[in-house]
Amino acid sequence: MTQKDEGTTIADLNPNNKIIPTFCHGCGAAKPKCGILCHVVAGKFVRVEGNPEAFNNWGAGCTSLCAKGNTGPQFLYAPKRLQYPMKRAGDKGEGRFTRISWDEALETIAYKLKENKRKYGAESFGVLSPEIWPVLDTFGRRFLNVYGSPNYLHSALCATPRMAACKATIGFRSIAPDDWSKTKLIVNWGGNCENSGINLGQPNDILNALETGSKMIDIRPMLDPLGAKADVWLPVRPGTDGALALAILNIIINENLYDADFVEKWCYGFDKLAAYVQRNTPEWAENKTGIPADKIRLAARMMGTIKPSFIKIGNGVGDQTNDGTAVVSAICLISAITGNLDVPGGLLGGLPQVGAPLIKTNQIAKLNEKAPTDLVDKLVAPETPKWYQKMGFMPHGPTSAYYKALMSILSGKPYPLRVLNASCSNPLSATRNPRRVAEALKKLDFMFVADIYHASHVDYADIVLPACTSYEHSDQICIKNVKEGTWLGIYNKIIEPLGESRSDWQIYLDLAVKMGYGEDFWNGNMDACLREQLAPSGISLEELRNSPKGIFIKRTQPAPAPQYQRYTQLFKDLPHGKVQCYNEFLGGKDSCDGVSKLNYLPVYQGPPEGIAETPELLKEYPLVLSDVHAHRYSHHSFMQDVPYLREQQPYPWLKINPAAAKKYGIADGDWVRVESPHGWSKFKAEYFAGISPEVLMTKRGWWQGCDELGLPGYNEFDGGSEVNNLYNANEKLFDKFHSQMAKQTLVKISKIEEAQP
Ligand SMILES: Nc1nc2c(c(=O)[nH]1)N[C@H]1C(S)=C(S)[C@@H](COP(=O)(O)OP(=O)(O)OC[C@H]3O[C@@H](n4cnc5c(=O)[nH]c(N)nc54)[C@H](O)[C@@H]3O)O[C@H]1N2
Ligand SMILES: Nc1nc2c(c(=O)[nH]1)N[C@H]1C(S)=C(S)[C@@H](COP(=O)(O)OP(=O)(O)OC[C@H]3O[C@@H](n4cnc5c(=O)[nH]c(N)nc54)[C@H](O)[C@@H]3O)O[C@H]1N2
Ligand SMILES: [Mo]
Repeated sequence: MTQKDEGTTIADLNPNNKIIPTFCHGCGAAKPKCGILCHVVAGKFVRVEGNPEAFNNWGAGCTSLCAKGNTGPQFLYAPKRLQYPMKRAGDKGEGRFTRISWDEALETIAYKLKENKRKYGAESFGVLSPEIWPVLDTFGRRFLNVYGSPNYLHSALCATPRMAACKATIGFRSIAPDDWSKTKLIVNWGGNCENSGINLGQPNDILNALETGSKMIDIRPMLDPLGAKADVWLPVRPGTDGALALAILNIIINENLYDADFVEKWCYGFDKLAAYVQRNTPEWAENKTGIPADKIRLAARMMGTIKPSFIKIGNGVGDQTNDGTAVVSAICLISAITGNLDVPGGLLGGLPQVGAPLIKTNQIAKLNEKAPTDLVDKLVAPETPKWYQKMGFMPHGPTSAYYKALMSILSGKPYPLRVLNASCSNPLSATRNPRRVAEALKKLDFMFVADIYHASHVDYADIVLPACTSYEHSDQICIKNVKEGTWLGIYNKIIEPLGESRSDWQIYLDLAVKMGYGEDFWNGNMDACLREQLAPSGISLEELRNSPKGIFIKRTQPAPAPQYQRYTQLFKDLPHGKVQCYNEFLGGKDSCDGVSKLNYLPVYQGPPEGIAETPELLKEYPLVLSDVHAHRYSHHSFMQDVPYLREQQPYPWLKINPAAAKKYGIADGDWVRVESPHGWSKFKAEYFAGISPEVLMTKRGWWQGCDELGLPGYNEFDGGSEVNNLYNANEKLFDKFHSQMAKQTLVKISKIEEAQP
């Protein structure tokens, strides 16, 4: 459908061939997807390229895609795709199923849901959604609301903990600078855009800024590509960023490098913060972080003197430490007291709104008006304190914490979840302590799953539904505000769904109709729902689907000039209308467990097991272990069956400094047993000089095999290759504000002599 100026396209060769615009399946909901053009020859998806019209890619005009994007056809036609509904035939976890019809599958689920509500109350049903997956955040939430349960189970590990800590400290979660060329210092603190959004433009924006004279500090345990370009790399010990941030505050305050005017006018409790951080000297932080005190001073002086600066806070800090809220608060305070909030090139408080919203996506979630009051009280395991949820500050409505909610099944406290929708998420790999999670899944009354694969958790389901990929439906609208205006796009169907698979959207509609909720769910008609969403835009569904370029740019009015220093508005929800150096927004209020109280100051806690935190463990467990989330050759724990991708990372890898490896008699490529106080898993050692000799890093999620390459999947329990099997999952240690769980521990390693598959 798309005509190119130069050369002959496949569509010119044969009128039956097509080039169809749509969006990529990779990189998850946490990042806007890349616009793509799919080449279809004789009804088969054969090739893919970036859509040069799409503003979410690298930039208009770009046709490149990342490795995952390029393997779209292999991903879509994966031999292990689920294609038919099934019911369990063996014991839970055994993996024996028989094929059934869609009617039987949906009727069984509807019957169980109704029975459950009648016997135990609606709140005993929960929906897993570790990240904000579009169908779950909308239809998943709507279904819960209509059913009457508040239990939307969010991971406490993905994005919202960082957002909430920013909100509680500086009143807003910043967006990237509107003009990177104005930024004079970029601090990448635990972000990984080289992997998590390699095609989305940020790596290029950063490289361009460096070329035009910006300085850069990279704070990550491994030397990644952007770290190699940075002026200063701080290889922080995983989970100790809080100590680093406090020491930086100490130097900026003691050396008078802060913006006295801004502090005077817009910061509350600065003197208390200044007094508190006296204990957090660079030498104190060196002991915790492993970074020499002089290097901490150097970085602090850069942050105190080079303006404007932008600190990017990634998923590596704040989301997955037990003291995540304090860490993010301390980092926000660095930006605040140096006068870098809402200034050109600094932490921007948002783009000005251009006209009214174009589509009604929020309405499809049908967020219950009453949610902040009565539903919050029924949450099985509030992810954040109830008072915070009742204020309506959760961006996606009330949530329970994923892991704690699963544990209610075993403890019965405050009541057990009994029915679970475990779609679009693998609880054996997404959260901690897979052994306990498996016990919980076994104890459920009923679990249903819609997945594109027979993932490892599917073995515990009573009913399994085959979901199709995003290349096989046209049920989702994409929208994004960019400087040029607002663009609107829709997923297009590249081929008909494989086997009997259906889109996640349609699955929800079909189930809703079986439940008797047709009126609330467009009577099962997805197009009707899409039309309702599109109504304010004035663009019809047909126009959008048939748009030759797949993208509409809608300019409601010329983009207004950026606005800055909107402090009265940005700090409006904070006590005294000011940045919380001494945090009265949180301090003294109930924590999420309802037992303890929250702190006023960003207190350092550190990892549950660490070199400085638990020295008594070092004799037995001398090394620090953590992991990286986004990887360019996989998406979370899946896409590892895709041959082109698996070739690039065939085995569960463990990055180890060669000096450390040699000390323990481990050669490059050896299988190693990695044992923490909580369990053991096996990985293949990969020598990597860009990591401290005391730290090991891996990636979670290896259940998926790749038959074409003869490579197996590995289980999540002792002896398998799941890193989440090794971490401390003591709920009492989780972050008291947002339930974050640590992904750091201490381990010992030894070579495995026997050959491994
Ligand atoms: N290719 C790909 N892209 C993805 C995803 C994917 O699975 N694959 N997932 C999507 C999702 S759900 C998310 S949440 C985003 C995440 O997007 P990002 O936040 O950009 O990605 P992460 O890999 O989580 O980044 C964490 C970085 O912090 C480092 N790190 C780990 N521990 C620590 C620590 O203790 N301190 C510090 N300072 N750094 C640490 C890691 O080495 C890594 O480089 O990516 C999204 N995009
Ligand atoms: N140790 C450790 N744990 C982590 C993280 C970490 O960095 N370290 N990161 C955390 C973060 S940020 C996140 S977001 C979570 C992610 O956690 P999850 O989202 O649960 O990730 P997966 O385990 O990959 O599970 C995704 C499931 O969805 C299925 N799937 C893929 N596409 C579709 C689709 O279109 N429809 C349906 N129905 N199913 C589909 C896949 O086959 C797979 O079974 O993990 C968290 N857990
Ligand atoms: Mo995530």
